[in-house]
Amino acid sequence: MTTLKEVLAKKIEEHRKRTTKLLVEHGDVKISEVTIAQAIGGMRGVKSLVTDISYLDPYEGIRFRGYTIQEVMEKLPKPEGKDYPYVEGFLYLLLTGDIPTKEQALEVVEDMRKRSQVPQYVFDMLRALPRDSHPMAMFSAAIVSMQRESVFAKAYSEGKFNKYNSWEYMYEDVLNLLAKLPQIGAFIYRLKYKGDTQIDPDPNLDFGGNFARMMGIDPPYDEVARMYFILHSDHESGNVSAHTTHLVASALSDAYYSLAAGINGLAGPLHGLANQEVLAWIQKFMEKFGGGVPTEEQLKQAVWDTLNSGQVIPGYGHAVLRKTDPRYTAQREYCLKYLPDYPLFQLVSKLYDVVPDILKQHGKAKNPWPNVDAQSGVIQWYYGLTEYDFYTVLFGIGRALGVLSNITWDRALGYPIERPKSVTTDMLEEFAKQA
Ligand code: CMX
Repeated sequence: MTTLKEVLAKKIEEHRKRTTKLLVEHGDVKISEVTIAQAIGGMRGVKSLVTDISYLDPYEGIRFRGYTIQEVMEKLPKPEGKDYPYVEGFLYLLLTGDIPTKEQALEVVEDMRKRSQVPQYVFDMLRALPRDSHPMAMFSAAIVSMQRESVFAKAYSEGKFNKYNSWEYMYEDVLNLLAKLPQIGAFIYRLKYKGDTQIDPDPNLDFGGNFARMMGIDPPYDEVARMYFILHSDHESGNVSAHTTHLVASALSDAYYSLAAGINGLAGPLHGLANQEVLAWIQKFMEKFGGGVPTEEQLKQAVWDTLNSGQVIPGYGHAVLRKTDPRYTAQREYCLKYLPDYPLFQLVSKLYDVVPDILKQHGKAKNPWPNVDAQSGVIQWYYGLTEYDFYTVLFGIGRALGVLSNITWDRALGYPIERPKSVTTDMLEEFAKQA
């Protein structure tokens, strides 16, 4: 057994007692109430999910297992001579809550390398799809096509499965699936945009390094990959991709079904697809202004034009956050270090100067500040990844780390099938009369 699995098993054993005690001794304690506005309005702010993988404070932003983004980047072990940590070490943190040593992180690197071979039928299936399929549709199809590999589904059908050991089958699926995602992502990219010229993985490279290699993009793009996957991994449990993955897994669907469902949710323009929307929107400006950086007045006008035509400003606003997203800030710091003079970066910075005030005047968005998507496309564009349809696949590879850690714990703690109660509009009107 690897150190990761051993440590995880111990943590699960300890944690089960906490969950049982809460249920048995304090099950009736109220943590939230639901108003009519919340029932109609997407359950915003209703506390009804539990996860320890990450927590999103509206004013501070995300913490992974209690650590801020800066702490994660500082404390986790890194490949020799690199600034950003091993994604595999980060996975160790998400699953166990512990910062691994370099040896422990390298053990996960090696374990995932052994699990990384993508079945040939996945490539055949992707090649058979129409070439103009959206990369997210391809990514989701690739994931669900591997469902036949599920050891969880097999154990279930063979009757080996019980509520104490089910997490172990989930864990095996999770690691098997995660290990294959970099190659699947890179394969889709090179199939769609590079004439199906594929680059083999290098067994000596880590998750981020190998992804950069298979994409065919030189260093420091490996650093971008590590940073990007870590930043996009998790945003607590209520966002569409995390919640969908959890919901589907609650029916005892395996990791393949569950992640594919979450990825489908990530493909929506109000969620993960916003990073592609940001680039499309910015490119339109650049074209309109002859390729140069527009003046502040021109920018303000363009932002108002977007709002007046009834569209949202992509990359701004958030359902929970009420300040600038620290994931935006982390990417901005990367840009300031590696590409400070890049015109697209300067334009994104200028937008940061004008959009929040305009959104405040506009008076609708509860959060006028930028989110993760406002900045990420710029970095990709700088390294030659201009096919912005592909950006959400990058988000999806990262997001898989968080949501798959989460469903491993769902099984470990025996969370039941999710089934909230719905009411009718008549009933809401009756509640309103009685209030
Ligand atoms: N531009 C214009 N209007 C906006 C806005 C924006 N960026 N963000 C919110 N609003 C509007 C909403 O459309 C809503 O209008 P209506 O009342 O007419 O329906 C109103 O402000 C209130 O919305 P909210 O409570 O502030 O935001 P929600 O929780 O409903 O939605 C989000 C959150 C992210 C979908 C929304 O801010 C948005 O559409 N942003 C642009 C898309 C984007 O960047 N998405 C990426 C999110 C990041 C992630 O996936 O993690």
